[in-house]
Amino acid sequence: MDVAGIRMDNPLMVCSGVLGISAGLFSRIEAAHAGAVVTKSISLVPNEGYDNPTVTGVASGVINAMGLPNPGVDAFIEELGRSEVTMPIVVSIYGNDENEFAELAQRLSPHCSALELNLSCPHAGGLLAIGQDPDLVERVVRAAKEASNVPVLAKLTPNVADITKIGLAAQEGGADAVCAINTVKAMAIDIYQEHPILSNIGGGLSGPAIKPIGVRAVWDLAGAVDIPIIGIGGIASWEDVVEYLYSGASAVQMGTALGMYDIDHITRIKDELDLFCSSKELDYEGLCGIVRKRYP
Ligand code: RRO
Repeated sequence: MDVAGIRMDNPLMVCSGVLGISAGLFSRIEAAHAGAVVTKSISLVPNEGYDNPTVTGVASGVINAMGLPNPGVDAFIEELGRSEVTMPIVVSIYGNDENEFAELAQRLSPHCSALELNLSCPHAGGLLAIGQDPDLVERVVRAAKEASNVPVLAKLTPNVADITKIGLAAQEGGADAVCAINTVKAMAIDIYQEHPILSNIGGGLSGPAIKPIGVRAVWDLAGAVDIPIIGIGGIASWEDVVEYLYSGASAVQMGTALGMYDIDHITRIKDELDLFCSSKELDYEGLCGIVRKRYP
């Protein structure tokens, strides 16, 4: 199948931030039959991230504030050179402004199948400020698009009043697809120690708790944009995948569930999705928007 110019065997992608950081893990993800992998978000210079604790479990989910840790673009290009996979690698990038996004796009596009612009980290003030402002989103997307020769995906935040305004701005800037959603702003307090659990205080909620928020975002975007939508948020089963596809997504990304189960959970979901497609006599594309189209 082809989603926004990315050729994938199936619509199950591994989302940014969970596993896509080394050539060895890319091979492991490919062996688990993922359609594509999105890497950890990469910046121009290496970033250590926040102090621990950076992750905590909550009811039906996980709150993280990793702080965008990554080895920086030079080291990551070397790592990409060690990759042996044929599965598409989508490199997630983040910068402080459109010039940094453009430089990253220009340097990384020769080494990947597509770029995903992280416009949505819930606790990186500058990034969230870009991702919540339609004008800035349009500018950043346009700059990255002009600097690269691979498809450019824009990853949107749910932490806005109307995600369709941001999606339309990304489309206007030339995005080949939008990805929704990144994590939802959240925090947790240790009532015995009487302080916030995460070192950064605030973080982003992922996991089954946010699936309905993601489905709603995809549904709303499907009524607004003309480019493909990649659904993200709380996917842990083949039924969750079908729900996202029915609401208008062309593909999906999984993250937290791979930590809750294991990488081979992708294979199980793919096998079950294939059985479902056979029972409906439809291919993956045939599932896209089935319910959404009934509600124009
Ligand atoms: O690294 C992080 O803390 C992080 C990122 Br870049 C992101 O986009 N979303 C998230 O929940 N955490």
